[in-house]
Amino acid sequence: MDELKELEGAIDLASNELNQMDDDLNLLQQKKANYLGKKGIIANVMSNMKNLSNDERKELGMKSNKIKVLLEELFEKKRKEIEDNIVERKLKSETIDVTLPGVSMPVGGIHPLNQTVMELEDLYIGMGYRVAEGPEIETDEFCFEKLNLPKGHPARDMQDTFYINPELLLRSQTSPVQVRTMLEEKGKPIKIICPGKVYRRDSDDATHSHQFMQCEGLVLGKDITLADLKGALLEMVRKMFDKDRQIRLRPSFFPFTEPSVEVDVSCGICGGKGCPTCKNTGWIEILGAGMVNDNVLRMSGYDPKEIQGFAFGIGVERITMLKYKIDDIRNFYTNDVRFLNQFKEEK
Ligand code: 2NM
Repeated sequence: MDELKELEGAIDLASNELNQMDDDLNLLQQKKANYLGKKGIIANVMSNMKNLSNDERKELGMKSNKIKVLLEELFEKKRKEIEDNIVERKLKSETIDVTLPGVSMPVGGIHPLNQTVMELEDLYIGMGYRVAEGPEIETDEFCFEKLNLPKGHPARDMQDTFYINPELLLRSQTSPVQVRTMLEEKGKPIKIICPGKVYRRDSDDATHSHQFMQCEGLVLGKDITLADLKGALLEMVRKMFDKDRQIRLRPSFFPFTEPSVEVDVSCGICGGKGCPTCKNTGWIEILGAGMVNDNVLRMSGYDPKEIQGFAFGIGVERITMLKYKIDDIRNFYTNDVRFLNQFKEEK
């Protein structure tokens, strides 16, 4: 019987073909059809069986069934092999070597003004202060009225403040945060600093900016005196600059404090002997301060006979410029990376 030979040969033929085949599932499907499909070898043998004797048909039937099963196993084995190969290749090609050095990205630093604010926060928190914050858009009432700056006072001139409308403005100092705190604390002791951005209608030049940063402070309690103020400021100066610095208080005027003082720090360049930086005085002005005015206390719910205290206002740009010998305030706001990179922790 030719058919028997053909069937027996089919296994070897298929094995050979599969051995030489690429990992191609479509091709495999086609090849499989050549053997096991409707027009394949097996089907062909089966369709010729009607011409055979009963015995021959029985033998051929059993044989072809066996061969069919073997072929199916053969193709199934190859299909698995191809799929495994494909997955393996994909895994290999997508493998990432996690030991390779990474691509380094440019990293920013903390802005020098924020570094100063953070230093101030750390040292005041170390002395028991809390950090208080408030909105940059303020009301006329909190920014002026309750700070003893009644309507018509020169310091609240439309020329000097960014007004949004007659009631709303960009805060010109962070003192409204202290007013808000006083109103919240309802007569209780307070020990806070209020760092933040403030705005004034100034023309920008080497020492003025229409937007700058302040760190104000407020301490209210029983029997707080000007000596406490001096001690707190001396401590700040020695921590921010160096431990040998001195301060001195000169009389001044602010509507929200009485008495008011201007505070100078001994010059760090000449050590107080006199040099161009301190204009031969040995002293450099760094901040304003004073004992909180009784009117301010009363307007925010405090009885000046029970509780009193001091307040101060530090210009963050001013002390940062002194600390790093920066001669133009505009450096802080033009964002030249050559300037900013000098203040990065690691380079
Ligand atoms: C300064 C100078 C002196 C000040 C006063 C107050 C408040 F709200 F307690 F009245 N806050 N800040 C103050 C006092 C600010 O800046 C140069």
